[in-house]
Formats: sequence, structure tokens, C-alpha cells
Amino acid sequence: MPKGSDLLVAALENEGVDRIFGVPGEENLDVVESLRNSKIKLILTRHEQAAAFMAATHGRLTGNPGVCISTLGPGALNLSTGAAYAHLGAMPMIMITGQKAIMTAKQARFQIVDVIASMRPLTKMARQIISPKSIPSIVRDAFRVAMEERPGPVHLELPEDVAGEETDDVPLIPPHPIDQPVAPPAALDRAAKMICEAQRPLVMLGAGSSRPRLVEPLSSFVRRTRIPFFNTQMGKGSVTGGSNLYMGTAALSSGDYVHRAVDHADLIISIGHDTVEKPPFIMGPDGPKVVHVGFTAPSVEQVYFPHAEIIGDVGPSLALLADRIEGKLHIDPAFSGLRSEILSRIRDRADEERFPPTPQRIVRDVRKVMPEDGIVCLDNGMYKIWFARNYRTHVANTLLLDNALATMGAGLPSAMMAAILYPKRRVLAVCGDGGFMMNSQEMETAVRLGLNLVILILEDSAYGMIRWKQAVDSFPDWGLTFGNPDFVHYAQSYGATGHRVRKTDDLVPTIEAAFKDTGVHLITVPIDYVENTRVLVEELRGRVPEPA
Ligand SMILES: Cc1ncc(C[n+]2csc(CCOP(=O)(O)OP(=O)(O)O)c2C)c(N)n1
Ligand SMILES: [Mg+2]
Repeated sequence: MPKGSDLLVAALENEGVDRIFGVPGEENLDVVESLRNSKIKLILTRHEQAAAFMAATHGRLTGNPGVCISTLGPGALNLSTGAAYAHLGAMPMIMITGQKAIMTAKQARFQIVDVIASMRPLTKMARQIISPKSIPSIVRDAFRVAMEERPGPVHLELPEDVAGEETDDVPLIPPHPIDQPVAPPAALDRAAKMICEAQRPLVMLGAGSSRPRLVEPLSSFVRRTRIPFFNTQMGKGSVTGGSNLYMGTAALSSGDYVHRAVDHADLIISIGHDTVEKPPFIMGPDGPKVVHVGFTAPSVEQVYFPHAEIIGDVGPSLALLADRIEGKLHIDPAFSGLRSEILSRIRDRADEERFPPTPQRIVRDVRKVMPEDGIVCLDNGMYKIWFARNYRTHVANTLLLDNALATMGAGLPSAMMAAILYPKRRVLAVCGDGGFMMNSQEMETAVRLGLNLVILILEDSAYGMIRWKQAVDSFPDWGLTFGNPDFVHYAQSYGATGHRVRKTDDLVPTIEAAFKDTGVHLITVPIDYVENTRVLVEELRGRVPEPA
């Protein structure tokens, strides 16, 4: 007779799961034993947080939930930042945590916290499994809920007595594809009229436009309508940045060069914008009209309150919208001049030779060694703004960054997941010296798994972004610097290869050589953050003369 844990593992196999990430505890041992007899691989990580970041990234990149596992109390709580990352980032994920027996209490309250209650605000659904018979339906429901728009994490708690209890075989529930309704004709007609009446329409591609299934429909919409577009940080690459309609990326909320295009527009078709992102522009009473196109309705915010909505499956809804507007649009030729101006500003100082290198130079050099389908995974720090602003993406989900929870520590785990899923593509993690150290122990996991992966650490011996904000807000420079390990030796101690860049011109050949080799490589380079204030504050506020 199968045990609860056998049914759980069979139900996961039924969903196509091939790996589970995590750190088991004694309450998960029945599940570990059922995994041993299954096709699913158990991938141990060195911290539960990393397991959750990896599982979430699996969901983000494939549309199918990644699965992670932990013990009760302390292990489960270590998953919570990953839960929030997936929840805000709309990444489908399943978290399975153990619990002490629920029929008896032989250890009183040892290690027991109310994990379900702690997960509720961080997930789409959090449930305790109280009987083995319910497992097939609960697991099917969990996957459905996690994948359904807007995707996100689901938490299941499996107490050890339920996991170990034998039961009659319960049939599994076959998964089926979920189709979403398409936007209603009245909404499409209303929006089409507004768009055709506009003199200077512009498209914005938001986080939702990076869903794996939208690649073709979005490109087709832009091709058919020829409306210039810009993107949010998490919408990068959903239509190629090589297109002559690409106006830039909104890494700041206002005042950047790309906002010249936003200010010029009288209507913005906002596709897949998710207000979890730091605002890509600020709506006000006099700004452009906004038509929101999304899988779900936008929340009404002080800074985002669309005038019309096209809600439904985005791909087919956009095709119906294009049918209504193709060939009937005003495209303002001034956008093309604005585009050259914006993009040339962005290229400024990318060629500079000084050492330590500027952020612009580092972004340019990384782009040089990454093929179009190469994946750059950012941790969270000052360089994120530079990569979002300056790195041109040609394929969706090739610059993975977190502009939702914006947590530190996800750079390395997300890159590891990308390297597992796409072993033939180049994968580069770019981390600050602060963020890298929050999950650097996963170097061991990466080496153990035999991944081919390059990690670039940008060293400023500081929590640079906060230090920059401190300066922008006119506080004295105080309290935000630290010392670092010798990263080359640190890498070697894990069995990885370490490199230190000592000349700006060595950056490209060092990254290139690391990719040509196999295994895990760590490259550390100092970064000159003087540019943060010079460009992102003074130049944009017109306080320094603009370069000729
Ligand atoms: C888990 C977490 N803790 C704190 C912060 C606040 N925070 C944002 S950026 C940053 C500094 C990042 O430092 P580092 O990784 O060295 O990158 P740098 O900005 O120096 O390039 C901090 C502390 C955060 N976003 N996430
Ligand atoms: Mg730093």
C-alpha cells in the first residue's frame, strides 16, 4: 500500500516535475525515501533560501512551477524570502514543508511555528495536508493555482504522520492545458478607437510581457503596428532591443533620457505592466492616456490608473487589437530622432579606459561576450540600474533581474537554475560584493552539480546602492563599507576557478576565457561608482554640462 509520501511524489511526477531543490529535515524523511524510488532528482542546496530562488526561477523561465522542500519551523521560515520573491515576481513555484505529527504531540511544541500562517501573505495559497487520500487533488490544485495568471507560489505542509500513513491507492488527476478568455470585443473596440485617435502612441512592455509564451505574439504586434516601444526593467527583451522601434528601458521612474519619449507620447499602450515594479513612469492628470493590456486587471495606484483596459489572454487579445488598428495609426516621425538621441546618451562613457572601470564599460563588455541567447542574472545593487538602462536584450528573459521584491542574494541561485535548464547557453551571474555573500555558499552546490557558470563580482567593498542614496540625500558618507574575503581564494576553496581583473582591457578576455573553459568560474573586478552621482543625479538634473 502506498504511503502519503509515495502519493505526493507520484503526484509531482504526474505534473512533470524532474527536480526538487532544498534541505530536508527529519520530518521529510518519508518524502526523501519516496524520492529515492522515483525519477525525480533531489538537489540539495546549502540554504533553503537559495532552493526557493532556484525553484522560482524555474517557474519564471519555463512557466511550470519549480518545486522546493524544507523541514518545519526554521527551514520553512528560510523559504519565506523566496516565497515573497516568487509572489511579487509572479513566478510559479510549489513549496513543500514538513511538520511534526498532527495526530500526536510527542515533542510538545518543539520547533513548531505556524508556518501556514506565515506563508499566507507570501503565497497564492497555503494549505496543510491532513490525509493521504487528499494528496492527488491538493497537488493538482496547487499546480493549477501556481500557474494560473497571475502566477505565483503555493505552499503545502505535509506533517510527518500523514507522509508516513499507508492508504489505498488513490488515482492521480491528469493535468490539462488552461486557456484564458480573450478580451471582449467592446473593450477592444474602445481601446482601438483611442489608439487610432492618438497622434503620438507609444508601447510599453512590462513584466508580464516576459511570460515565456508571449515571445511570438508580442513581436508580431510590434511588427504589424510599427509603434515605437520602450520596456520596464522586467520587460526587457520581450521584443528585441535590436529593433529600430526600441526607445530604451525605464530604469528610473522619471527624468531619464527614455522619459523624453514618454513625455512626447500622448497615449501609451501598456502591455503586461505589473505595478510591483518600481514605476517606469509616473502618471499624472496631464500626462499621456494609458491603455492597459494584461492577463489581469491592473491595481489602481497613485502613479498608474489606466484610462482603458484590455484584459484577457494577452497574445490573442493583441492579435485582435492589431486587426483593428493596423494601417490606421499615426506614428510620429519625431520618435525616430528621439531614439537616436536617447541611445547615444546611453552609450556615453562605455569606451572609457580608466581603472577601475565605469559601470557603463562593464555593461558594454558583458554584452560583448554574451551571445544574443546568453543569460545574465543580476543580484540586487547599484549596477542593476546600469544593466537595466544600458544592456540591450534581444531575447526575452536574457537579463533576469528582480525589480519586484528587489532582494539581494538571488543572483547566484537564479543563474544556477538558468545553467541547469539551458546547459548549452552562456550564463553569467553579476553580483555586488554585498549580495553575492548572501548566498555564496551555493558555490558548493554549483560545483557539485558540475554546472558551467561564470560569476562576475563587482567590488566596491560597500553596500554601494545605499551609500549612493545616502549621498543623494545629502547624508554624510558613513557606516556602509565592509571588507571582503579574497574572492580568488574563496572560489578556489570551493573547487571553482577564481580570477581577478587588474586592467580594464582584461575584462572581456577574462570572461571569454572563463566561458571557453568548463565548470564554475568567479571573476572579481573593482567598479568605479563615481558615475552614479555624475550621471544618475547631476547629468539628468542638468547640473553638469552634457557631453558634446
Ligand atoms: C535582502 C536585502 N537586504 C537589503 C537590501 C537593501 N539593499 C539594496 S541594494 C543594497 C546594497 C547592495 O550592495 P552590493 O551587493 O555590494 O551591490 P552594490 O550596490 O555595492 O553594487 C542593499 C543593502 C535588499 N534589497 N535586500
Ligand atoms: Mg558593493
